[in-house]
Amino acid sequence: MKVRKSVYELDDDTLYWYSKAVEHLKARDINDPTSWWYLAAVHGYYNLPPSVTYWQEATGYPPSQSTISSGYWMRCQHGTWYFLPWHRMYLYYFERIVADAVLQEGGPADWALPYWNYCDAVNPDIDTQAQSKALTMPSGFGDANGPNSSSPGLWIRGRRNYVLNKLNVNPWPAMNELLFTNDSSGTNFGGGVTGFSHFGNETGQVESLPHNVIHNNIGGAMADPNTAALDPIFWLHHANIDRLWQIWQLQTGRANPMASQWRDFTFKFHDVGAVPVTMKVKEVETTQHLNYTYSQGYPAISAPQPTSPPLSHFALDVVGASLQQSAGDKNSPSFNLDMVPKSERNASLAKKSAPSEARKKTLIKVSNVTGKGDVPPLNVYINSGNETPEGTRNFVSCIGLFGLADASYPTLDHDGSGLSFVIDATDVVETLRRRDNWDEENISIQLVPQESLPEGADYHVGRVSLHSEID
Ligand SMILES: [Cu+2]
Repeated sequence: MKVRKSVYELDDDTLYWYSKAVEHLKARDINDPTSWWYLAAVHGYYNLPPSVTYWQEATGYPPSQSTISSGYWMRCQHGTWYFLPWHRMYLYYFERIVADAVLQEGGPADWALPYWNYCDAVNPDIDTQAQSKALTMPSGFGDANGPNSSSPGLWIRGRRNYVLNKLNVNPWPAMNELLFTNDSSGTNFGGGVTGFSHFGNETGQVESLPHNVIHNNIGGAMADPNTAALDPIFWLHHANIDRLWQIWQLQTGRANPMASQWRDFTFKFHDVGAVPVTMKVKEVETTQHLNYTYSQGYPAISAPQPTSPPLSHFALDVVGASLQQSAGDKNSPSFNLDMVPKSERNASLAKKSAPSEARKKTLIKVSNVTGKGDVPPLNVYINSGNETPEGTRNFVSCIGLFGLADASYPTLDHDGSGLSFVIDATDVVETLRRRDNWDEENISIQLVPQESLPEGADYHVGRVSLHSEID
């Protein structure tokens, strides 16, 4: 069985051969299904500024119209329960094509894709030096000054950060989800029920954090699904996401969907030699099905126990919402929620609701986010009672606007209504309640970019709302 290793445990030439293979695949024509360019376009492609400057570097650019409309390009599944299986298939064929190129370059026969375990930055079982190392992009990928001379193929211009923000690598909100999917308004691990979804709005927790946020933290090509897979680090990032799925599945009480709508769904790719292939989701339900595994299990061992019952059992009600920012500048908007009077909350939902304990699940929804450009991850804060935005800010989580431009204009796949996020705020709200600082008539939610917005980037939030189990 093939073992995908952590990039920080490699003691061999894996990255050197990866670099060789990238250069080998870059020399192939963009219309060749095994070229670096074509492989990246399977994820996304967009022939307009600013993405186009990355594509213009492609061998054989521009691609033929028949290649673009072949049905193999722009296939990545986001905001859907197909996010994890589609990307697992995508990595699988990518790894085979790279391994073949490594062989052709005279390298070893057993090349395996490494993963970047940035989650180690919050691993309590390792020392602080190893923790901070985990946040740093491996040196083989170069740095702000340019490529690493021993693996120049692994660098790409435009990355904003080579060291991640520790807030962005936290896997626990995702790993603590008990459900892979659900069809209600709650949160889940793997995404909500959809059909084929190039860009949907049923984003699972692992897709949201760490996946999306890391894309936007690195920035540059990685910040946009239409260029992301051109960055060689993309594949190590996704190997880590794929590993989190494997670990999640091994935790008690977790299971993949059983619905044939999920298991029998088919996607198409190309294998080594540009051979067209199809694969069903049920063929990738475990990594063993594809004869590979990951060298490290963390996080799994020290996982905090889930604190809330599965959400789908309970009805959620809108407690308050705001369509308009009330304070803060354009880039750090603050929303004071207009509360829905208790008497007007959805009575039909109340019947179904029976929380077994005092603790109430509380979600923040940030909806219809539109905009463009390389927007850094946004920190989400909630304040209530006498804890004003000027005083203590209570950090809830962060969101990454991955696919922002795509979601902001209408296409065949979506209506242009923007990105939406569901954030579990239960722990923070419970803390505020315990401090006697939870006042439902006085709640504000703030979004703050982790870095200042680069030239040409902007975003607008359509709606912020708070949802809670009914009492
Ligand atoms: Cu991704």
